[in-house]
Amino acid sequence: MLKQSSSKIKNVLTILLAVFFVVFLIGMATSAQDNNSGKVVDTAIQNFAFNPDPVKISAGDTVRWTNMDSADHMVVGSIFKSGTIPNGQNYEFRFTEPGAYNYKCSIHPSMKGTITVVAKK
Ligand SMILES: [Cu+2]
Repeated sequence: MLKQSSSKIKNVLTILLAVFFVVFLIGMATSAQDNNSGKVVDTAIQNFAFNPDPVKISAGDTVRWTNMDSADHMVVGSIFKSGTIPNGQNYEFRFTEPGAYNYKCSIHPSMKGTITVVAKK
């Protein structure tokens, strides 16, 4: 009787240990992925303006600008340059260094925006 219940406890402990191990592995995989890619933050180019603006992201995140206007636009900052973005197309840039990045549309210089990159916690 005593022997039987102690082997039952052993089985339960083995299963618990296996479950913890799997959870641990999933956690490791997820955090490794975070470090590599970061998240993608959308910014619309709409009615000759950037929306939202300003945008605050963490280092390692990517900003994706999508042109909703029929006119072409082009986002240009100190460390990135999109080329022409036609209607419905997008441009992505991944920011790895903290700082404030001002940018504008080089076709319509009155269109201005700011991306603020903070250090990843
Ligand atoms: Cu423009």
